[in-house]
Amino acid sequence: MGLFGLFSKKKKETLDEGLSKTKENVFAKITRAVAGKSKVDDEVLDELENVLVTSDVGVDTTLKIIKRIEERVARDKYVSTSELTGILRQEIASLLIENGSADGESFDIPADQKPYVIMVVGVNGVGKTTTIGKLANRFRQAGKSVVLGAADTFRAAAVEQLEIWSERVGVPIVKQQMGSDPASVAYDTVSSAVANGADVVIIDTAGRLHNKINLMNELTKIKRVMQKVIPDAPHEVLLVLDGSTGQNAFEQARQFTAATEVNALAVTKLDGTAKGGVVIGISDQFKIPVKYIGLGEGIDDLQVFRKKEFVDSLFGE
Ligand SMILES: Nc1nc2c(ncn2[C@@H]2O[C@H](COP(=O)(O)OP(=O)(O)OP(=O)(O)O)[C@@H](O)[C@H]2O)c(=O)[nH]1
Ligand SMILES: [Mg+2]
Repeated sequence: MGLFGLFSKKKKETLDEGLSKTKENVFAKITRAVAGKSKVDDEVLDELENVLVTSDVGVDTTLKIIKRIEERVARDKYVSTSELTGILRQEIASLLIENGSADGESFDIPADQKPYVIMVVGVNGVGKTTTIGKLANRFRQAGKSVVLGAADTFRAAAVEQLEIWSERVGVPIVKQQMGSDPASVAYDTVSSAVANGADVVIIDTAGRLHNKINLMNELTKIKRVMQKVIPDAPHEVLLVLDGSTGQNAFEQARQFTAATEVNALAVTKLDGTAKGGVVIGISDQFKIPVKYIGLGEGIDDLQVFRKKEFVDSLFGE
């Protein structure tokens, strides 16, 4: 096996491992749903609907999937229950691929936007700062120069936490003291990146403010101030969602995308939860692409979201 095969094998295992709780949960439920049945009939489809809804895929997406499987069963006349997971895998993958944007191919950034500015948003505790650390590491590994901006000035520990990541990854950080104006930190960060010819800027933001209106106003202000340096910044507004909260992650995606211009999603904490099905629903329901998935607390536990690979892993043997 060549080097490439070795790497892709390792990555695949990690995805399987990361999703193991969800996999076990989905399989146990499907096994129960088809117990004592040899063919896929209305009763099995009803059970399957239940399995998907209770696996956090979400009602709308579940109905689409069931409809596709119904059509398939009607077309093929006899579908045995042993074929069910294979069919699920195919139908879910094609639903996501037809409905949404293309997969992110790698941890790459457009060459014509330099520095490429990523602003990371999301409610508190979802994994923003951790995702920034992991992302910075990936970009660095890809040979890019990265600058982090500690624009979560709401609590002292937030700046320290980003600083630890900047040391771990070996990238510079721009910060001010706690309580300072986040927009001013973002301005300094972008200015420093331009002055130093950096490739990527990643701005951390607070998830918790006195209220939601304050938070949204602050994000708007951070954007506006960065635009004084780079008119089309931020190029990416990455909304981080905690996958382990299931339907709550959906709700946050709905609220944030309505209030601010998000153009990429990251779903974290898929390890250690049985609610990984939520990524399928989010990927189907939001026109905004799921770009990254978080599979652990470690520096390497971030992957580019690839639909087919994800569905194969979730419903694979
Ligand atoms: N298991 C697991 N834990 C994660 C993942 N991503 C983040 N975490 C953990 O979740 C906790 C919160 O992560 P943070 O990165 O601090 O979240 P945040 O959104 O920056 O939080 P605030 O700054 O409070 O808004 C930390 O303990 C992280 O280690 C993940 O993919 N898997
Ligand atoms: Mg944070």
